[in-house]
Amino acid sequence: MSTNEKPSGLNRRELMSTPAKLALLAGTGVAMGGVGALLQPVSAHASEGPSLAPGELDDYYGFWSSGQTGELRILGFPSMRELMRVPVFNRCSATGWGLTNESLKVLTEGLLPETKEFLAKRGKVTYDNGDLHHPHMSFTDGTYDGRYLFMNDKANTRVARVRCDVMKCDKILEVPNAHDIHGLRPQKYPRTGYVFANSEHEAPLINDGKILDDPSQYVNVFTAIDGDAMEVAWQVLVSGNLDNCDADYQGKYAFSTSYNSEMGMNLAEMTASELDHVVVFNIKAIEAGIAAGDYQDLNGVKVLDGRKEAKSKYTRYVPIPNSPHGINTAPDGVHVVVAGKLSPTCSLIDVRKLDALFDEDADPRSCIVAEPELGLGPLHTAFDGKGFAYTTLFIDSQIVKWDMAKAARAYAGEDIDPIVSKVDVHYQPGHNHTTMGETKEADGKWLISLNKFSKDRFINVGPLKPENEQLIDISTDDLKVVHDGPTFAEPHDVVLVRRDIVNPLQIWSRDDPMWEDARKQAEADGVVLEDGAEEPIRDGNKVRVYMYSTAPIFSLEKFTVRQGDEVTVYVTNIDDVDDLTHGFTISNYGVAMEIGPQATASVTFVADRPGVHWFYCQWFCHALHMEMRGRMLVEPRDA
Ligand code: K7E
Ligand code: CUA
Repeated sequence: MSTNEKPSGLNRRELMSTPAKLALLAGTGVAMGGVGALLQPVSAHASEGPSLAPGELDDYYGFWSSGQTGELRILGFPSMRELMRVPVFNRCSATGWGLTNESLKVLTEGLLPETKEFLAKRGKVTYDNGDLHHPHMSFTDGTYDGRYLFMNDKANTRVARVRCDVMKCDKILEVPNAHDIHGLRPQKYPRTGYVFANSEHEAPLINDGKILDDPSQYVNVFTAIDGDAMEVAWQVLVSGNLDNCDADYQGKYAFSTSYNSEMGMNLAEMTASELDHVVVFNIKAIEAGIAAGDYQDLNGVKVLDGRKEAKSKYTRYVPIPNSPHGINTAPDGVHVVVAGKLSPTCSLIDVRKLDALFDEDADPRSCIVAEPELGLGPLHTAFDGKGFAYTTLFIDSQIVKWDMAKAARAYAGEDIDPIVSKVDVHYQPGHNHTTMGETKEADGKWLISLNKFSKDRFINVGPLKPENEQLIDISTDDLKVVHDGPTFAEPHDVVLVRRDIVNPLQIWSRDDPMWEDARKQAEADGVVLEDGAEEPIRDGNKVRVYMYSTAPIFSLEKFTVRQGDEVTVYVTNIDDVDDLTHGFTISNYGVAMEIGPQATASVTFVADRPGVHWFYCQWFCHALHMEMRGRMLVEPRDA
């Protein structure tokens, strides 16, 4: 989240209704660390860190988002060594993501027709940017199953899937009727199943440019995506905006925070109410509503009405103080923590009390079992599986460890303090995450705090600074920061997955669906991809060049095309050795791609520059890697 804007055009006095509001909205960015009396002293061992000797392996995979960079990152954890970057919504110079036909298919096939039209007028086939906030692994029976990672694009309203067997993105879906997908979580039980996705920004239902200043006509949608088919299953209209979401461990409910229940259009309006809400979605009732035909068809999607005024059986609105942000289900399968953001509180929901919410005259806050005051700017919560919650305090620049059971007892009237300890982080944390913490297998070993600011923490790299992600040992009661991990813009969220759950391939399978189109085209041309073709295959002004690579050669040392030809080059890497990736770059043609062991990749371009152009392997693969090159001759059109 971005909370560093100046509250322009706003009467400052209007912001002073709570200290948290003032600090959050008027703050200049970086707080000076925590001032709480509950600070734990820094451990004498804090400098030791989680050192791994060269060659030792990490216990966990960390799947990091990258915000506006648009990619997924894989880190070894707890060493926090960056292992891989997986391009998703961005472009990648190394792998050719956004240049190859295989990646362009993923990047274009899920776009809405009007988006394709809009982009075509700008000479583009897809968006160049994305804003990837929330990566989450697929679940089976309440824990990670190592099949897929799902992630959102807040910038261009998309949801992507990464295959965990090859760690490549295989599907991107643009969500109709929504405006900016933000919160995203997979269904935990019985399996994923649905991927729940929040549309962050409200807009007129028919958004044709005729309505601006009539908020009564603005709506928002909650989307359930079928994670297997990567298609929208259904949507629910809601009141207010939607921020983050999560699902229960019973397969009955999903829930989303809303910081703008007011449907305000500017900062003052959006923060006016002391109470906003969490929307609870009744999945079984929604499925029954779909089966009974209680929906409208909007751009090909079945959309149910779950707005507040509709008082439907699909949703309930639980009042929560104030502009709530994060929502996290605890591994106990019972509790859900909603972070207050502008309120210094977290609200604890007991999912066993959600059924009763759907009774006619239920008190909408009857599902709240605790509301501890934790500190300023609570944003996100992680769990250790032992009954403790760890909440980031953005304004205080701290993580607070608190006891959920004690918080419930305090709410019931007992004089008891649920706060166990606090630790300073540097600075201003957004998300945090624990090892296996969003599954029923939370193991309580490590916590990572994703801090939005790093000023003075590292040597200066100019006005643009890295984020700082801090590793915290939570195996004992006093929280110890044991490692600083600077990162480039801007990981919002991360999941930490036990290593035995993730089992990627070492080399591609030749049957992989990724190059299905190439395989079909080769068959039509009478070519076997692994053998290549000695001459380009001409089809009008379309020319197809098939070659294979095996270190340190391409099967073609030269090929000839004519100026103006639309050339497609297919390269199949027939090496079947671990870590023997080749590349294919044509100089001064803006062409580059990665070809992993046993993979095929292809790229299409117009050969409009005559002359000899070297192509070369850009992935260091052999002692004779520099010699792994060949020539493309482009004959001038009038020759
Ligand atoms: Cu930044 Cu999860 Cu998009 Cu909170 S969100 S920080
Ligand atoms: Cu192949 Cu370098």
